[in-house]
Amino acid sequence: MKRLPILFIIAALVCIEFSLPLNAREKRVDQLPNGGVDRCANCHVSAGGGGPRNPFGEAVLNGFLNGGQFGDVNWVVGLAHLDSDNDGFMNGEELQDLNAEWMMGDPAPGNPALVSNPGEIGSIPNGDGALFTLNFTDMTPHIGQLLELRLVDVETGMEVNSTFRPAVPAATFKVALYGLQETRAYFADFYADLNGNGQYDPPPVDHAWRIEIPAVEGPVEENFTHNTNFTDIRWGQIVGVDSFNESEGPVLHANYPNPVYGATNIAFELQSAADVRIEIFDARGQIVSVVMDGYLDAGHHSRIWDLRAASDAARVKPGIYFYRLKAGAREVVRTMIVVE
Ligand SMILES: [Ca+2]
Ligand SMILES: [Ca+2]
Ligand SMILES: [Ca+2]
Repeated sequence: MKRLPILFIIAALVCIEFSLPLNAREKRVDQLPNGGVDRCANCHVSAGGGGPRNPFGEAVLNGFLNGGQFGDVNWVVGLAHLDSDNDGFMNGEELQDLNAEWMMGDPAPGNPALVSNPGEIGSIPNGDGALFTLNFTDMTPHIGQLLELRLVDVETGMEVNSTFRPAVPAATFKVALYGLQETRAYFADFYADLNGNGQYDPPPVDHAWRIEIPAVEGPVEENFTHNTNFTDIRWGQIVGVDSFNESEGPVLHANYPNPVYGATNIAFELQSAADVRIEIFDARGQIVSVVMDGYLDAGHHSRIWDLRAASDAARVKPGIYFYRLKAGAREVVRTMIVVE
């Protein structure tokens, strides 16, 4: 037998679980992005591994193993976008790989120092600014629907952070994100995609709400019970930058089709001739494609984003994406969903 490094043997020994061979247990640590940070504790209540599974371990066991209970972990976007321990952060956020872009054998993604345990509610990621937590209740009418939430600085109109759930998981759940600065006031804007077209439509087509957060003194936790006091939060229109004005700026239409299977059409109107750039970026803000970049006359235009184009296909996984139209000094952003 090939000699194993002593550290590997020690690591394997602390992962003992009698229902599974040692080498199978240990290999699972390498099947998660940054799996080496919390090792067996990612999936087990006991930090040493073995025994009862924590909520993340249960989720893996019940839907994300290839080949039965002794199989390999299937690290996919569906698992990354669950918040298994309901601490307000999705599994992918906790493991520094929001959209499950990491593949086994790749270097550890993101910043391992920011990793938290996706199976332990007391372990959450670090972030910049103060934490905002929103506890949802009575959300039964929206279970399974896309939910997006953002924090907007009231004075500047700038969005400081945003997050989403591709599917509201239950009547009661929690969403958390960082970005609050002391003494500033914010809007927490959020909506549930009631009509299921993958993007914001003003109420009552979608259900949207706004919570006002007064001058921040530290972490903020709010409770929200489903109600019909809707607010048009104008999601998708750029917030801040240069206080976008519809009458002067470009108009960006909803892409069609959406959700996107292989290609989608992006149409827009220019009030005046301008240098135009259309970019697609993912939920982490990484640009995945530039659909066009050039000078256009005023009027109606459209461009196709073809995900099957070789340069894009390799990087585009199912999930939420944003498309941004820049025309001169103005820009507009909207949301789309890419599905397999
Ligand atoms: Ca979590
Ligand atoms: Ca956690
Ligand atoms: Ca909608």
